Amino acid sequence: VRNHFAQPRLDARSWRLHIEGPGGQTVDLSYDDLLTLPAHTVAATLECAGNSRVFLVPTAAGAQWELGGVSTATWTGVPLSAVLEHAGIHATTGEVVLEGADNGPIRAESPPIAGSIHFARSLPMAKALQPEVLLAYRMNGAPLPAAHGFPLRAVVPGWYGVASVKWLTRLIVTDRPFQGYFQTLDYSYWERRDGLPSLRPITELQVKAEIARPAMLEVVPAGTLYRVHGAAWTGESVVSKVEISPDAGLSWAPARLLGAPLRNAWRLWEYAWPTPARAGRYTLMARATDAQGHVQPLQRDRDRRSYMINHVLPGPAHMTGCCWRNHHLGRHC
Ligand SMILES: Nc1nc2c(c(=O)[nH]1)N[C@H]1C(S)=C(S)[C@@H](COP(=O)(O)O)O[C@H]1N2
Ligand SMILES: [Mo]
Repeated sequence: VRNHFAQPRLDARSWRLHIEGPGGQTVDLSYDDLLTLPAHTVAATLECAGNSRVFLVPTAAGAQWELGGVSTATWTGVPLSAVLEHAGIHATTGEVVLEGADNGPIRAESPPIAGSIHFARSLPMAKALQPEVLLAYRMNGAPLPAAHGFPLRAVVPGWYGVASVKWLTRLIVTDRPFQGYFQTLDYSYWERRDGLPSLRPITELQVKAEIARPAMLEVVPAGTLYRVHGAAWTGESVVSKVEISPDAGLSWAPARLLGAPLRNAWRLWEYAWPTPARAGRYTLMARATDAQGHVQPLQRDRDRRSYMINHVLPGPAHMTGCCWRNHHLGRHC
């Protein structure tokens, strides 16, 4: 769960989704209205753009995620395109702003933004109209839990979690680019064009593998066959390869991909590791590649600020073999 404000309490009976069209027309939909529209189910991995932030060197402000800022669920709801269609909106250009009921002050900015603001994000129409982009009211076959956006949330497969606005109360279709807080000052990165850095909202997930077992700093027996396993995901493609290095990046061997590839959902993998005969400290690394040829980088790109953290961990060479977790906690090894 990743929330920026206190979790709002919404009652499905009084709740409405307020839709504002480009010509100023408005439509209000109730929870029951949404249930009458044809339902779709998609499996999607949501990763917070700040996942793995604790491993950044130098340390960066923000939620200090280790590896847990990512999850996969099945989501059931109505495609956003069908909801817009139902509201009589046929725009194919411009964007749609998604606003949540949650709101509060922003203290991080100096000078601060006056008063309270709502969590809001926009999607360009080209993404908004993709059939897998849902307004979801069920998660894993049960009603959407309050913490995950009850009664209605967006699910934007292939994009970082920030796009999947929870506790939706308003959609605004507009031809003016939305410049809200959560896609300009926050959740944005530097893109260099013609040598000029400019801030762009974070969108597509970057290819990434995570090791689930062994856990960080886990002690494993020497001279045995250990089952290393984890998950790998990417943006608008599928994972095609995961490689493991048992020696801090000197050599790489393929992991076995499990199950069938599923667009927008992570792929589990495993690797049988013959652990070294001699006890000691060893560094295991995982690296994923997707079907479009994107490979996890070995180096961190500072233009990404503190988001889109998909370089191969444990990261900078000087940290390799050191107990970097303690390092981040300000302790010595
Ligand atoms: N309304 C609202 N939607 C939101 C957020 C929020 O704070 N408020 N956080 C976003 C972020 S940054 C992420 S990573 C995902 C997390 O989704 P989850 O809590 O269901 O895992 O929700 C997104 N949607
Ligand atoms: Mo996030």
